[in-house]
Amino acid sequence: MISRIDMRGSLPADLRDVLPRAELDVEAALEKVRPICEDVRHRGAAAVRELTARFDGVEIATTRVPAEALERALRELDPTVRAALEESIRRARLVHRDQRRADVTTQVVPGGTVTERWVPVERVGLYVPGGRAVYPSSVVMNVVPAQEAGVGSLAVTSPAQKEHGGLPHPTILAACALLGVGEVHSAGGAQAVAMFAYGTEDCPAATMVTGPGNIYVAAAKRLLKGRIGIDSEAGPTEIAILADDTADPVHVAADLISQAEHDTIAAAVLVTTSAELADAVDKELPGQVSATRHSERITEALSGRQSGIVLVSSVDDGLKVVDAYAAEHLEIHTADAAAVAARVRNAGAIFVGAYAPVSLGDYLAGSNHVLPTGGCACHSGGLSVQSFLRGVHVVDYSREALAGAAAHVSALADAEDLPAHGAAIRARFDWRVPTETE
Ligand code: HSO
Ligand code: ZN
Repeated sequence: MISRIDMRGSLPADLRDVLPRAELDVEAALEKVRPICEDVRHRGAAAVRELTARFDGVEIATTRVPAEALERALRELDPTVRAALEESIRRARLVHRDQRRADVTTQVVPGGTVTERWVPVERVGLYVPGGRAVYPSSVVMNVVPAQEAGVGSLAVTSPAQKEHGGLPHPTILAACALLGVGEVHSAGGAQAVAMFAYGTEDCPAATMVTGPGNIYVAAAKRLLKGRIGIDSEAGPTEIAILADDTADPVHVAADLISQAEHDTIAAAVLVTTSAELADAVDKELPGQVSATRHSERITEALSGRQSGIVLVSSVDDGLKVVDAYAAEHLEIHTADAAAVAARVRNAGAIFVGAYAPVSLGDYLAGSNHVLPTGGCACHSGGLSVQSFLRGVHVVDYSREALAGAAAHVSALADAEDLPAHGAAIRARFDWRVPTETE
């Protein structure tokens, strides 16, 4: 069901190229989404409504979801789901609240300070997928950090559902209501991203758009980036597990399957020092897969070229492999798992030991589940309060402090052949380069 790569001899030099990985061709979708974005730019709400009729098969009068619909969805939400969402929100708030950073003022010289001030972005548009993937948990993971960052205006959009009278899925609406998000739109696909980027009669423009979506949503985010800020582009989900012979094959198999459940192109990779564990996981997979509801999708994901078992000769080599892979989620099932986890450099999130499976992180650990995919974990982190803040430097120098810098500024400006830069300083001191004591 799952392929095997043996790296016990020596590790290949081009590890990144050899490792299994899902590919998503966002570039190819760019040409399709360009006219859609242009249409929304020029015709606003009318274009969004027409595109909704075309792609979602439902006529809507406005994208704006009425307050009564949000209240109704919350009233009708299954109480068990409500309790779980409330606990998920509570834990996520605890973690994200602690991520807030204080402004930092550095005295560079007497009378000269630089303050790094953290300022939240003004308005965030959050995309929540509809269709097969209805993830109220993703509403929590996007809204909580934005709220804890102090973002003043927050709007959610999710595709209009024909079977729900043109409104987004009721669980999404209920999650918004629980989180105190009052502005929700029924719009999906590239047109929803364009709606936030350009603004329409129904929806003011946003400064930043976050949230996962299909390839058209990713393409629209890439196209409109710059006009709007975006989070990382969400690719197919990935789990990597680093395990030795202390790992339980039942847990390992269950966790590989849990993320393969997302998508036929989801990736599940086991990196292990133990051929016995690899065999045991191989044996365990078919039974667990056939016993679960989405076995077809899971089988396709596990047998795809993006998934596999990698055999290595030591935990040290295993660490090199998982660092090269830079997984969205990395579980460590080895002896002294915490010490091994501490040596990992590249991963979106690290799950330590037998009792911290990715599913816990997906819903209830308090950590964020919007994480870098496709190897981006080697340069980016997951969604956090920081994602919604900008560090603004505030420079405050007295006359004396500027005098102390003047000669150096002039020297550097002259070296760059930008004499007016130096002149701007000298203009404050009768056009002379002042001495340090002035
Ligand atoms: N594992 C997904 C998030 C998710 N799982 C949502 C269940 N619901 C990407 O991190
Ligand atoms: Zn998941």
